[in-house]
Amino acid sequence: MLVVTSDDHLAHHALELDSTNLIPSWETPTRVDSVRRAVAPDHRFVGPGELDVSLLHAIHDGEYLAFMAGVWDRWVAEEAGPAAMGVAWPARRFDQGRRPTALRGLLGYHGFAADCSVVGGTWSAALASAALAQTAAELVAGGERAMFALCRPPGHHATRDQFGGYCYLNNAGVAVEVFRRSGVERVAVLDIDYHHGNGTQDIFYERDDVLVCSIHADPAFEFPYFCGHASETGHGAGEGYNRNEPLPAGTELAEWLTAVDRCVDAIRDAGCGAVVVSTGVDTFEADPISQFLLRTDDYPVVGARIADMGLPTVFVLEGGYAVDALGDNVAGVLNGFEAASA
Ligand code: SP5
Ligand code: ZN
Repeated sequence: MLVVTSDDHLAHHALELDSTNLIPSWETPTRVDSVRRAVAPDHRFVGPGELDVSLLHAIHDGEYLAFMAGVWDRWVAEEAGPAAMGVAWPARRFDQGRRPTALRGLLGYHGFAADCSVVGGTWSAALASAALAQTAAELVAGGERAMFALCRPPGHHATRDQFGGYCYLNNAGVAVEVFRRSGVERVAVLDIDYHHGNGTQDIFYERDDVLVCSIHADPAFEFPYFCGHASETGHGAGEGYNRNEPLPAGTELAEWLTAVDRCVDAIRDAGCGAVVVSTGVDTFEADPISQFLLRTDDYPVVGARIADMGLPTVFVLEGGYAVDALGDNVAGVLNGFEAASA
C-alpha cells in the first residue's frame, strides 16, 4: 500500500492540561517515526500534493479557518506564553451564537477542550496533515485500491469550527470531500479510534451522503464526554446516517469486533461507494491514556474486516499514544487489510 507522509508536522508539539500542569502533549512528533519504521518493510512512501483549500472550506467554517491561520501571531503579540489555549468555553445557558472579539474569548469559542493548544508550528502542520489525507483520497479515487495517510496532527475531533482532542482540521472529512467530488455518491467513515469522532460526526450530522460510524469508549466515562452516545443518529436529511457504538472500559477484541461488524453491515446496507477509516490505535491495551484492551495481534483482524467490504479505502491516522507499539499496531491494520484483499 502507498503511504503518504511528510516532515511538515515536526514543528508541532502542543501542550495539554494534565490534572494540574501543562505537559507536552501525548500526541508527539515521534509517533510518525514509529509508524514509518514499522510500515517501511511492506509499504512505499509518497509525498503529498498541494493542498486544495476549497476542501477545507467545504467542511470547516471560514471564520474558524481565518482565526486559526492568525492565532499564533496574535498570541505572540498579546500574550507570549508557550501555547495558546482557551480558559473559558460557551457552556450551558451561555450565548452560543455570539462570537467574542478578545483573543482568549475566541480561543474558547473556537476550541472545546484544554487537552489541546496552538504552538508556532501548529497551523502549518495541520494544513500539511490535511494535504496528506487529500492526496491519499485523490490516488484512491484515481484507481488505487487503498492508501494510508500518515496524518499528524490527527483530525477526527476537529468540528466545523472548533479544535480540540489534539485535532485542528478534520483530515477524514477532507478525504470524504475528495471522494464526493470524484463522483462517489455516498461515502462511509469508519472511525475505530478509542475516542468518539465528535468532529466528523458534527461535520456530517445533517447529511445523507456521508454515513459516519464510530466505535469508541462510552462518553459517560471518557473524552470527549459530551457526545458519542448511541442515541445520536443524525438530524434532518442526515437522520439515520450517524452511528455510534459506545463501549465500556476494559473492552477486548471479541466485544469490540461485534461493534465493528455492526458498522460494517450499516456501511454495506447504505450502499457506500468508498470508505475513510479513521485509524486510531489507542484501543491498544498499553495505551497510556486509554482503557480498552486490544493487543498487537488483534489489529490485522480488523484490517481484514475492512478489506472484506471491498470498497476503495483511505486510512487516515488518528490516535495511538503507546509510541513504541504504535507503528506495529498500525502496520497490523494495513497488513491484515492487504492479506485479506489479495
Ligand atoms: C486523536 C485522539 O486520540 N485524541 C485524544 C484526545 C484525548 N485527550 C484527553 C486526554 C486525557 C489524558 N489523561 C491522561 C491520564 C494519564 N494518566
Ligand atoms: Zn483517540
